[in-house]
Amino acid sequence: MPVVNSWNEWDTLREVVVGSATGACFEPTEPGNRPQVRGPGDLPFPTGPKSDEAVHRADEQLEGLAAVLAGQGVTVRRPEPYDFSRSLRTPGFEVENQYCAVCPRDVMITLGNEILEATMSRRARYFEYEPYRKLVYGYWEADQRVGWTVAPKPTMADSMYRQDFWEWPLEERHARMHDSEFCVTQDEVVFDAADMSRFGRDILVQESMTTNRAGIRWLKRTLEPKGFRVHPVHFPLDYFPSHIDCTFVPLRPGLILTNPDRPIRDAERRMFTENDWKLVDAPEPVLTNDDMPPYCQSSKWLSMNVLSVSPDTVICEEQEKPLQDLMYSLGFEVLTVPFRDVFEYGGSLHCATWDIRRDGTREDYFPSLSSRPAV
Ligand code: ABU
Repeated sequence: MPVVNSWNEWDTLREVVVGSATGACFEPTEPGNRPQVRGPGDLPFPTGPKSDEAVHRADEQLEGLAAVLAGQGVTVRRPEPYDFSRSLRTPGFEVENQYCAVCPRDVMITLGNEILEATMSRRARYFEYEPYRKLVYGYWEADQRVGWTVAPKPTMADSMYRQDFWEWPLEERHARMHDSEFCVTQDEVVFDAADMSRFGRDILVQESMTTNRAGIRWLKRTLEPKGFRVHPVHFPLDYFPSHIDCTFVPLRPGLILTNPDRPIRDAERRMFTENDWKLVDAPEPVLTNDDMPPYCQSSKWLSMNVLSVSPDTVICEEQEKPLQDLMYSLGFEVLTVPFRDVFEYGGSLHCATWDIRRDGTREDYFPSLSSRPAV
């Protein structure tokens, strides 16, 4: 098997990268992001490095995840240290500090035997591929079957963003949501890797605040000649969509964990129902949106951001008992780790990992689409 080989989200995991909070900073306010402190009052969002204590707590939980994976026989790699406190100045923008290497899934994706680096959508994440470059070179040098594609970097200049997006009143947001218009315009190719979900030959891409239609067109033109089929997907009740892995989470062939607050567009559901996939709603998370950590910008649905170790074993957050019960009832073996101290870095177990190698090959899980031409 090539050293890089992963075609879907569930086959048996052999090698994975687990993120690191070391050097992490608060995400800065910028045209593509308006972080807010949760809770009462209107406190300014902090800037600069996270506290040593917050980093230590998150790193302990990330190391706990790495240990559980190693216990399952998975080879675990970690990002290189990187100084995120450095400001950036490019021809298109300036930003006071960068973010973190907690969520490799947002930046990097393995598509079969190829590694793809996303464009990213936010300034503070422009260079977020760097902590993974040494690993990428290692895989690329080790095996000539390994492909490596870097998506075009957008300018991230003011013109790339709709600055008024954040002030749209709810009615306008509702109307524009159905047109899939968000804070990023359609003028440049923009996508985060975490808006993609892999089903063998078929790749879903969520149109979102972090992935635009130009990004999806670029993915189609790049991947479809290689034999993939790329499907844009939409979840019109999610007013601030960003990353698909708290919304639509495949667990094994024929089974998807879905978010009851964010149903998929009717026309897009058909591809699954016509091919005998079962969509099962996640239970209400234990943490409400109000209970999420004050600096966390993600939703309570981090509960469903699970990591599959194999088609019958899944890792869940330790306190999410209702979700664990659902997994048991669906026939999974459930491993648990504490992970809430990682939430303020934008993700849970799926976000904080990037799979390099899983068993299996490219399969067609949607035979009813096979009559369609691939390009
Ligand atoms: N980075 C994943 C966050 C998605 C969500 O808040 O639902």
